Amino acid sequence: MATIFDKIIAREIPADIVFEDENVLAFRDIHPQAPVHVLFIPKRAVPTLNDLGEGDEAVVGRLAVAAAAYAKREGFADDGYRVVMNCNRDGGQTVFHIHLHLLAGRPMAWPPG
Ligand code: DGP
Repeated sequence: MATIFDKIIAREIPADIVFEDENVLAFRDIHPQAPVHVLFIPKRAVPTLNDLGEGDEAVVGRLAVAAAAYAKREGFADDGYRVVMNCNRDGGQTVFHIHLHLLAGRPMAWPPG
């Protein structure tokens, strides 16, 4: 089922896009939870982490590699950052197209809420 993120990929709705390559799109979260809050999504729609299987390792791997490259490029990699992927109800997932949250620009608390 198509989600709002498919519409962002197709440029049917606007987003503040900060990175794009053949497989990955990254854009600023509409409800930022930190001074830096960017979502890294695969262009291939996968609803949840539960829908990944053998052979899909690169789908998530590319998101992590793109997020780390972005952190280095933007100069906060050494200070640090957090990446989060929410899955289903208890994980707090609201958009069913897998995405990696990159949060930075302030110290993060642990445990998360
Ligand atoms: P999650 O709860 O992990 O499914 O996170 C979904 C995130 O997506 C949430 O932090 C808000 C963000 N979001 C939802 N709709 C839009 C949108 O239309 N544009 C942008 N930029 N972000 C969105």
